[in-house]
This record gives sequence, structure tokens and C-alpha cells, in this order.
Amino acid sequence: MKPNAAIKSPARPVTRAPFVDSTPLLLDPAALRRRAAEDGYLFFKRFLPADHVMELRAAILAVTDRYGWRASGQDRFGGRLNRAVTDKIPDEEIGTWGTGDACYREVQKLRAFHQFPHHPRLLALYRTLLQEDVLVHARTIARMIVPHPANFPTPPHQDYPYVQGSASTWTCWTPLGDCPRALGGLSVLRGSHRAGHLPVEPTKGAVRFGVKLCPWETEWMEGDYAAGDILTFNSLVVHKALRAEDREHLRLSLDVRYQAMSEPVEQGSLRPHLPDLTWKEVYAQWAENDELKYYWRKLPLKFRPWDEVCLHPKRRIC
Ligand SMILES: O=C(O)CCC(=O)C(=O)O
Repeated sequence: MKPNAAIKSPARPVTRAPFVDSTPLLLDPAALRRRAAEDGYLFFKRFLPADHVMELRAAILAVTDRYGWRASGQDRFGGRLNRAVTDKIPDEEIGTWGTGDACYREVQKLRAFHQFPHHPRLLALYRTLLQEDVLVHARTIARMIVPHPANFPTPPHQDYPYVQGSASTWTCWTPLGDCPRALGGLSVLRGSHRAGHLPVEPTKGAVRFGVKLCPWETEWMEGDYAAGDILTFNSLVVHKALRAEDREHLRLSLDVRYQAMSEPVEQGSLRPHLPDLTWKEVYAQWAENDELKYYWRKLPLKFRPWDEVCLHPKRRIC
């Protein structure tokens, strides 16, 4: 029977439940895929070695030190900010990544930053989930979120309109260091991918357009992340950042995307995150014959052109 669009689920109270740790399902791939299909998200505690995560954190913090953003008197992993400096970053320099452009540009040139998404544990996870060879999107994004009037918590949205290519793309959101709720970590709306690609409306925050939620879409999952935890979700899953109550520390995290190699990819997913940054500039200080450079050019990829219509605001009737 065709679903009747006029019949709506009743409104429900908003719930905030803790992430379900899917680590035990890593031993049972079929059950893992069933949970992924049902919930649209998977959370894994201590999935990556914490010291590996912390090394990338330290490398990024070392870049921020060149701008004087960290308070003095902490080790190379400490994220306490020098608010006297970060508060003065001009509004127009704060990008969707949460901080000034010049610093982010330097982070985008770190080899460790681009190597991170290729960690063997991540590749094995997506191979299990997608059941074929995996394409790692080259457009890795760091969120370096400082408390600042120009920063807004990431609003509820789906990644699909921004990533396009294949709707079966998965995002991996990784905090670089411990990220308690007070730092504004990511939260997902369980099972929201089953509603399909939703109309969007203009918003503020990391994305220009978000989704309007209907009164029955209330089942938010969240948690206090530790270094090494990962949250992964299908590109149709609605997600948002929690409001950051902590106004003294940097929130550092990565978003990376993975898809099946046989599915089409949109070219933008293979470009650096800053539109005017080229791979030539990114690679300028890397070894001449570095294998990671332009790795996707050796792969048998299919492309799907960008569809601007995906981003045109349309009202959602609930
Ligand atoms: O970290 C954030 O605030 C936004 C991340 C996000 O929306 C994503 O990973 O798709």
C-alpha cells in the first residue's frame, strides 16, 4: 500500500538519549549493517588509538600557537584559549570551520591531517559497512570552534545536499581530544535518514541551509566523547552540534566522508575544503613522491555533477 502523506505521526517530546556503543557489533558484520540501516548512525568508543588522535590534535594546536590563540601554561594538548586574542578575530574571518582563515589554511597543509582519514581501522570499518572498496573523500574538514559572536552551533541538517554524489556516503565525525557535551559535540537524530532527502531552509552556523524538523522528529542521541571515539552516520541523517556552554576551550574535531567506490562522487569532494586553496599549495612542503598526493586519481571513479537545486530552500510541511 502507498504511504498516505496526509497521515502524520503524532508530536513527541524531545528526548536526549546516550549514543549506543556499537563496538560489540564489529564482530558481527551483518548485525552491524542492520543497525546502520535501522538507526542511520553508529558510535564506537575508543575506536582509534587515543595517542594517534592526540598527535594530530597537538599538530593543529601548534599551528594555532603561531596566532597566539592558546593560553600559556599548558602542555601541547591543552585547548584553553587566550580569549583576549580569539575574541578579536574579525567576524568576517570566522569561517564555517569556526576560526580565522589564515590559521585554517595552514592546518589544511598538514600531511598528518590528510593522512588521518586513511587509518586502517577506518578503512576496514567502511569496507564492512559498504561491502566493497571504499573511496575516502579528499575534502577533510577540521572544525576549530572558538567561542565568538560570529560562531553559531551547527544547525540540524543533512550532509547530502552539501556532499551530493552518492546518498550512501557516510560521514565520520571525530573529536580530536576529549569532547564533553559542554564543548558542543555532535548529536544525531536517530533513524532520520529514513525520511529521505528533506527540503532545506536558510540557517546560521557551519551550513547555510538546515532542515526544519517535524514535531515527531525528536529522538536525539548524544554523548561525552573521549579521544579515540568516533560517530559515523549516513549522509541523510539529520545532525547538529550541541550548544557549547564551555566558553574557555577550543572544540577541535574532524569531518571526513567515505563512500562505495562504485557509486558516483561529486568533484568537490575531491578538492580542498577552502575554495581558493589548491592541492599544489597543500602539497608544497610534502615529499616529492608522497603516495598520498592525488591518491584518488589512480582510482576507477564515476562522477555526478553538482546539483544546485539540492540547496534551494523549499518549505517542509509537517
Ligand atoms: O562539527 C560540527 O559542528 C559540524 C559537523 C558536521 O555537520 C558534519 O560532520 O557533517
